[in-house]
Amino acid sequence: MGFFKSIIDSFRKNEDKDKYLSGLDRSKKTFGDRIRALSNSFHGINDELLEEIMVILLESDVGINTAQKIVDRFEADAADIKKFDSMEDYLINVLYEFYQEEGDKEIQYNEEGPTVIFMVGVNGSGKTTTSAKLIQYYQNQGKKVAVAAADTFRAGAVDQIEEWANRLDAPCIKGKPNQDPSSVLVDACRYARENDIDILLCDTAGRLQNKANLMKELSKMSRVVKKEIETAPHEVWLVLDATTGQNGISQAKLFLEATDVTGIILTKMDGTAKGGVVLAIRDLLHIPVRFLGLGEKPEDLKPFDIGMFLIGITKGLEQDA
Ligand SMILES: Nc1nc2c(ncn2[C@@H]2O[C@H](COP(=O)(O)OP(=O)(O)OP(=O)(O)O)[C@@H](O)[C@H]2O)c(=O)[nH]1
Ligand SMILES: [Mg+2]
Repeated sequence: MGFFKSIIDSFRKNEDKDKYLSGLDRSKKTFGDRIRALSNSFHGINDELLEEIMVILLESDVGINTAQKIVDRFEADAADIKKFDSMEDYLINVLYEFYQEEGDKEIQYNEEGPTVIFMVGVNGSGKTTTSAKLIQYYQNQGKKVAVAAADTFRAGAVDQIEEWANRLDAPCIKGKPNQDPSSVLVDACRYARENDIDILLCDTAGRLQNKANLMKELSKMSRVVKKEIETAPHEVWLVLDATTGQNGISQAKLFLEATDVTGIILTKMDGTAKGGVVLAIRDLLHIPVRFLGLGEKPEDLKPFDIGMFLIGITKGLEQDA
C-alpha cells in the first residue's frame, strides 16, 4: 500500500518519533488501541461498527459534528477498505484525508530581517513555556533568537520568561511592571533589528477579559510592530491547551475574531487522551497546527505532522506495521 507504507516509513525515520510516542501514549490508549480491537474483529461495515467508531471518536474529543463528518466519510468511501490491510489502516487514511485542506501556508519567515512571532492564548494555555521551547527549537536550527516579555500584567510573568531566556542564553527584552505591552514590543523590534536577530518571539498576557479588550490590545500590538518592521507580525500563533478539548476551541474562536491567527500550537498533549481535538480544530477553525507540546521540557515541542500524529495515536512502532 503506497500511501500507508510511506507514512509509516517516514514515522520510523523521523527523529521525533520517540517523543511523539511517549507524548501521545494516553491518546493511543483511548483511540488507537480501541480501533485496533474493532479492526481485529471486523466483519464488514454495519450500523454497530459505525456507532462504535463514533463513540471512540467522541471519547477522544473529536466533537459530535466533526465525528459525524468522519463517520459519514468512512461509510461513503467504504469500498476503499479492500485496498487496505485492515479496517484500522483504512480509518487512518480517512482521517489523514480529512485533515488535508487546500491553501495552507508554510510558516512565513522574514528574509529581510527579524521574523516576529506573537504567542497568544488564554491564561495558562502554555504561551510562556512554549516560547521557551521555541527559543531552543530555533537555536537548534542555528538561528539567533530573542524573546519579548510582553506580559506585563501578571506579577512574575516577566521573571518566568526571563529565567528561561537566561537558561537558554537568549536575550530577553522586558519592560517595567504594568508598562504598555506594545511599548515593550517596540523596544524588542528595535533590539532585534539592531542585533541581527532572526526570530523574535513575543510572549503576551493571557488575561484579556473580553472581546473588545482583546481586539484592542492585539490590534495595537500589530500596529506598533508594523511601524518598526513593516511586514510584522509574520506569524501569530494561538496556544491552546489540549486538555481543555472542545472548550478550548470555543475560546479559540474569540482570538480568531480578534486577530489574524496563522497557526495553532497544541500544548499538554502528553497529559490528555483528547488527541482527537486536532481533527476538531482543523474542521472548525481551518487553521494548521504548527507544533505539539508533548511535555514540559524545552525539547518537548515538536513540529506537527498529521502522518506522524496519526501513526503515533494508532500503530506506533509495532513490529508488523
Ligand atoms: N505536561 C505539559 N505541561 C505543559 C506543556 N506546556 C505547558 N505546560 C505547563 O502548563 C503550565 C502553564 O504554562 P505557561 O507557559 O505558564 O502558560 P501561559 O499561557 O504563559 O500562562 P499565563 O501567562 O498565565 O497566561 C506550566 O506549568 C507549564 O509547565 C506541555 O506541553 N506539557
Ligand atoms: Mg505566560
